[in-house]
Amino acid sequence: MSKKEMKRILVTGAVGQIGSELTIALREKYNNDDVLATGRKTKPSETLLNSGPFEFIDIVNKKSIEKVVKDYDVDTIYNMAAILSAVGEKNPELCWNVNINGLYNIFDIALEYDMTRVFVPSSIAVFGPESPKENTPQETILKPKTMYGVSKVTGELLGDYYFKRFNLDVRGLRYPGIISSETLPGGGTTDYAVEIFYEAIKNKKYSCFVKESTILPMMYMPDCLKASIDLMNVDISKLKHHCDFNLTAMSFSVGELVSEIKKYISEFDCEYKPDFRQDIADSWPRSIDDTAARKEWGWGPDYDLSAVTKDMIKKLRIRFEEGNL
Ligand code: VAH
Repeated sequence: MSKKEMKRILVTGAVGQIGSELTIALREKYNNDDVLATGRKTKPSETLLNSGPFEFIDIVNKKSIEKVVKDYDVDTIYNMAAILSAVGEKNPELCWNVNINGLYNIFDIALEYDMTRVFVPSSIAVFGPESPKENTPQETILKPKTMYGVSKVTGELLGDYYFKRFNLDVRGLRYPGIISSETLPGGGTTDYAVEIFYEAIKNKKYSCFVKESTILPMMYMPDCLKASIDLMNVDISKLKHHCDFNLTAMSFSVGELVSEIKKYISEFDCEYKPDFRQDIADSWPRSIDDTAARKEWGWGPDYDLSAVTKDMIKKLRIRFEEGNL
């Protein structure tokens, strides 16, 4: 396995909800010019463009990855490009193509250019109705009922294969739903937990696409970024798991989230109109056991629901008053 340090980082999906903030966090930790942000077609923000290099690539097109890896002398890849659960159910072929064929290209390039490390996000979407719903264990049945979940299980298995067969240092986290204030998520089932804040501030009402009683594991973006960077900086000898760490910070129902928001916006009203995403949410765990991450690399969240709500309301109110929410 390559012993080089992580110096020149490529972030795919850098215009997305996590990728956009991960890129900024990596540029703060390393040098701006050592973190290359890439996207497929969405116009990047001024923040992303003004803080370091940006290129358009498509991970399904191996040559487009190879060009930037050579041009920027990349030694580490955060592969954040993905089709999420809701969009994936509307277009399963696209989901498989990006999440697996794209990932296969990333691993091939990583081998060919002797990458130091590759980060591949997984998700609690790897679990299905047959997995325990409460405190879902690190090792359990993985029979997801979405193409997104199937692609995430496959991604974990592929990452483990490349680790064991080719000594490629691949690491990954089973992200819960991620709440963030900077970039709206695109096409996930947990998007309600972000949209609700924007709508509460802008319109004081929200029509939620899952039931009030729906409970899912969640995490605030600062904790997501901390975990995504900490895992990649842990000595490999400490890790028993590699691509599939369970990870969570909290679990709450939509009703509990609404109650927290009403502490700041008392007139906020939420109605419930469940759609096809209710079945996806119902197939996922309500809470996660992330003991392995805590034991192997010292994981621990900083934000609970109350802290998330306070910070989200504060940040989105400022942007609303500036006219850019
Ligand atoms: C989704 N935000 O909703 C993603 C995530 C656990 C959910 O993987 O598809």
